[in-house]
Amino acid sequence: MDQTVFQRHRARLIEKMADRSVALFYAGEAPHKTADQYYPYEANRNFYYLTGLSKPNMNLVLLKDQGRTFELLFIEETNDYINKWLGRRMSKEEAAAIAGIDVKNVRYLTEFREFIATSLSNNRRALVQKPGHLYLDLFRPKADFEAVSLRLSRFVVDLYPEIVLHDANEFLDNMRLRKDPEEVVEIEAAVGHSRYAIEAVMKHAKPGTNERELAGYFEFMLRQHGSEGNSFNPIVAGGKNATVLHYEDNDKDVPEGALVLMDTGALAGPYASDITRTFPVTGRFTPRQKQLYQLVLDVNKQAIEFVKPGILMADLNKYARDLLAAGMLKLGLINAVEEVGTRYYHNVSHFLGLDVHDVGTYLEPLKAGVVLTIEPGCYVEEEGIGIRIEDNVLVTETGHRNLSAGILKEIKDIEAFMAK
Ligand SMILES: [Mn+2]
Repeated sequence: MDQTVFQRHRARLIEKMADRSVALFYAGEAPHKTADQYYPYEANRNFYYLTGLSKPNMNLVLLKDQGRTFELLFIEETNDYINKWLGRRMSKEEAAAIAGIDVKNVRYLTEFREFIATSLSNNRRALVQKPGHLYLDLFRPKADFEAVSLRLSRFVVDLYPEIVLHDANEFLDNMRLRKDPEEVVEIEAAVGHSRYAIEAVMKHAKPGTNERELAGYFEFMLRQHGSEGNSFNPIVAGGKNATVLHYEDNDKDVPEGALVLMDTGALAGPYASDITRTFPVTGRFTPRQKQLYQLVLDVNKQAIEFVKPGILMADLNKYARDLLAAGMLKLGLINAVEEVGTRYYHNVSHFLGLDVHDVGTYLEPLKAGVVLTIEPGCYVEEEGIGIRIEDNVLVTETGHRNLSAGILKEIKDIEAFMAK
């Protein structure tokens, strides 16, 4: 994406920050795995959102003081050892060009500690005089998670008790929820990778194929198409395994006559797609599979039609759930609509973007620019059938646009495609 996108994101955040404030963001680094091995680095999504940079060991500082604002980036200084053993690091000029930050304001990490100490103190050389507020990325998925921002926050509370600490996600969640047109283009690219790989797997699958082969083939095809890879651990489930919502074993042979449920996503840069398709491993649905599949497909399409600005996620959930309940009752899968939870046990939607389960409040009416999933399902364990059909939908000013409309989901289209 163009540097103006990231400049715009920083400007929006700075506008919301209190006067006399400092905001700090870390690119982070790859977590330790074992011995001298590390897990692959994942860009910190807030850091990426504000800079366009997806390399580890960089820090961003935003400062605001009586109408004056400053943006500084701290990066690793490269040396001969790093260049020869690990590969060349980004230069100041390269980082400045991607983020759209003046190269004069790109510094080396060795200067970072002193810069922060000066910035938070009542120092005449500080860019912000007597700072009153510090914004950090204090997101944590669980209480015992040790993010670098949390460590810093304790240090700040200790040394600078006069400074008020804030979680920058208070602003960033809502900003990230409504996508810029440039971001939608990225998500569409991720959806395009998904389409290519899902269709390739449909062609490749045969009875007896192991789920892990299909998962591996999917990832291979994603990468062949230019994607960085999976946007989350894929769920590739044959037959009754598909009734386990977050099945990740992906290690059983798919029996003859079974449906394969693939809940998978692709990356385009750090942006994610999240698509589920369910198809018969033989290429032909049985009459019973058709019946259940058509029910889920009808609800998938009706729920997509329901999406427009102003509706609540709760309304969308209820709408899809009621439709599924009515359909299941008609098919004799349940005896009363209240029993729908025995055949469908998740919500129909979540936000999508830089994260697969993206940030943002689920309590406010939907606005244009939000991207969400629509994913009704029907799970009948005793028949060995699990079906989910998931699309990625953009809320527009007038309604919605299905970003994954091009990915096969009609029964006749899937059968014709797999027969070719
Ligand atoms: Mn999903």
